[in-house]
Amino acid sequence: MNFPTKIVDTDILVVGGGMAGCGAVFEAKYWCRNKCKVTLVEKANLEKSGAVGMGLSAVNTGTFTADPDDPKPEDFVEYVRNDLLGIAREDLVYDVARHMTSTIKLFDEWGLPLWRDPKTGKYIRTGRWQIPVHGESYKAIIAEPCRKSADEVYERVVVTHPLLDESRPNRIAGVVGFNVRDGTFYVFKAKAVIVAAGGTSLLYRPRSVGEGLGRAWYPTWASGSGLAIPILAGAETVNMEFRLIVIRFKDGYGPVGYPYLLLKMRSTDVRGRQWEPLPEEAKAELAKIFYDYAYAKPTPTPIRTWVTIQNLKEGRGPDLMQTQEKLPDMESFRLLFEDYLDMTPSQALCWASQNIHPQKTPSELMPTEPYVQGSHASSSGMWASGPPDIAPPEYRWGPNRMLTVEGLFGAGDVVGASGHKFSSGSFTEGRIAGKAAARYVLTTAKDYTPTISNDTIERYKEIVYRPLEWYHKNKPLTTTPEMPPQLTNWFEVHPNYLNWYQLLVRLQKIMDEYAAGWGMFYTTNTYLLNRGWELLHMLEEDFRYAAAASLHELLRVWEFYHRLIVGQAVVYSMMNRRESRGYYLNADYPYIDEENWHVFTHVRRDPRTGQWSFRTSPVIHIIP
Ligand code: SFD
Ligand code: AMP
Repeated sequence: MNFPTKIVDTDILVVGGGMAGCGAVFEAKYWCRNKCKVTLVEKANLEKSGAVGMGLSAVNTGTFTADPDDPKPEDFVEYVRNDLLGIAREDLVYDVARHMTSTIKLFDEWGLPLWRDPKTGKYIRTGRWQIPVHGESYKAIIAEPCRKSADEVYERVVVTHPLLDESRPNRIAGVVGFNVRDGTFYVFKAKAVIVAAGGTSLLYRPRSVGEGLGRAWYPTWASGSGLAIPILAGAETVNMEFRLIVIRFKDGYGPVGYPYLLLKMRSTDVRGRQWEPLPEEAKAELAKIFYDYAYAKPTPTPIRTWVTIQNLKEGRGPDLMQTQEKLPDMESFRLLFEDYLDMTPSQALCWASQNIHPQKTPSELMPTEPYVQGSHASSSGMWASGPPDIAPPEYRWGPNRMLTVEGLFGAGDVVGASGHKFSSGSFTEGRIAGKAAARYVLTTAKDYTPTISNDTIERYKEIVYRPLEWYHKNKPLTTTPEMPPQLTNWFEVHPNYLNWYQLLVRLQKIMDEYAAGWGMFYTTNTYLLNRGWELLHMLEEDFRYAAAASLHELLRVWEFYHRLIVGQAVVYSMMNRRESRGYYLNADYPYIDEENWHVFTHVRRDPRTGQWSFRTSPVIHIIP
């Protein structure tokens, strides 16, 4: 395999051009002006990449102004803290909220069709925090100013590994990756790297198999790179066990916030008992697991999700969204369909193809497989330094949003313990990280030059393309060397190699059965976690047999590897948190233990030895 090598020198490298990445490029370039170079590397195409690629129907974190109708940043912190069952980095949440209004102003100027009340001119709200949008082209609208700001944009280049500095410990020096179209090997050297490569789907076995293979709520291209790249660099995670499970319309995965909050729908079990809004009398029972958070208003998302899971488990499910009660006219019906055509087209198609008429019949709800990401109603992600003016010293070791590796920053899904950023908050956090990185490269890191030897570059080049070499070397030993595009021969035996799909389904089975996936009703225990941990290590050993028949399969192999690293961090975190806080039950510790476990959990993988370690840190409340 003789692919050329291209070396790119830059000051700030942004990895991933999704919502956070676009915010980071835009703001970093503003503060750099002509004094530093900002480069973006994206594995897909900027206009349609990331979780917003299909469009969205609301910016879920809106404005916080002096207007008495608007909530205050403090209100938002209180909401997020409750929703994440008491444990959140309040400094990070507050920091996003206080910068939200300027982000929404930018979106408005750039042409995002935010909904306004024609009488008052004010933004309409779906709930307390959300502003609905006609959002089919949301990502394209955000990508334009980002593309115009960046000094250089590399698309179709997937980042596979971080590069650490060879003369300074725990210092990022750049990343490597390859172009998925022409195979060029890329080495990016930078003074600061902002990882904004999003969250993780398809780590757990998805509910959709066969015909709907891989259909998920979070996009299939969310490969966990945003977490795996910092973890491989030795950065600490936070609350990786607090993965996300959301309630969605069955099979189409259409979100429920809009029907609940804008159209005021309710849901019941199959016997007609209402569960959402949650009746007061159900709360005492839930408090046995979820402590006083069961009484929080609104009911925290993990608890609302748990109710649907219990209904399924005890035979009262599935819960049914009573859509027909709230669609009296064509206008509200059109609103609901627009919501999905804007954001999750599969939902509208699913209703049409299954003869479900939301104006006449209720629709089944289903909890999803778990996703690992930090921007929705979940907590998993990387541990980041906080804003200098409000973060307590325990949460401040470097510039804002720098991770625990010098020069390495994060934003959006990548940063944990600060959920409910969603699309607009992720963009805002990208801006925050971009500004901090610009200041860092113009001051502290002004004279820094990355030290990366040619030997290291050659070694990584060999590692990255090995699955291609391995495939070509070993394909004569099988009768069906390639994985057919229609996936009919999944079970084909290749004596000497595993293709990306075989690796992925093995990972998904382990995660589902040992680490509280849907197949186990989101329940696990110490035995299962310990065994799952061993099986993940065996899978990592077998990664040496990974084979790729094409550059596209090579992309899939490395996406698998990133998911594997994320899976290890999740399981190690779950093994160590000896209580059940989040979207799962550890049957050996089946409730929230406020006295002993009101703490953040952190895991770290030593980049030299591959050994994992665990610690906890205190939760410091800064907003009363
Ligand atoms: O209804 C590499 N989200 C919602 N947010 C809202 O504000 N409103 C909603 O209505 C939301 N809903 C929703 C949402 C998502 C989805 C899929 C649906 C519905 C169906 C959540 C937001 O989308 C989410 O919070 C943000 O997008 C997170 O932003 P960010 O930047 O952290 O992630 P990204 O946008 O996915 O971008 C990641 C980028 O990285 C690239 N990438 N590039 C190079 N090398 C690698 N190895 C890479 N790996 C990844 C990606 O291509 C991408 O561009 S609702 O459900 O609540
Ligand atoms: P979703 O559309 O399900 O992704 O929800 C978007 C946001 O609205 C998330 O913050 C949810 O937690 C919140 N949300 C959804 N449904 C409800 C509900 N019934 N009550 C309160 N908040 C909700």
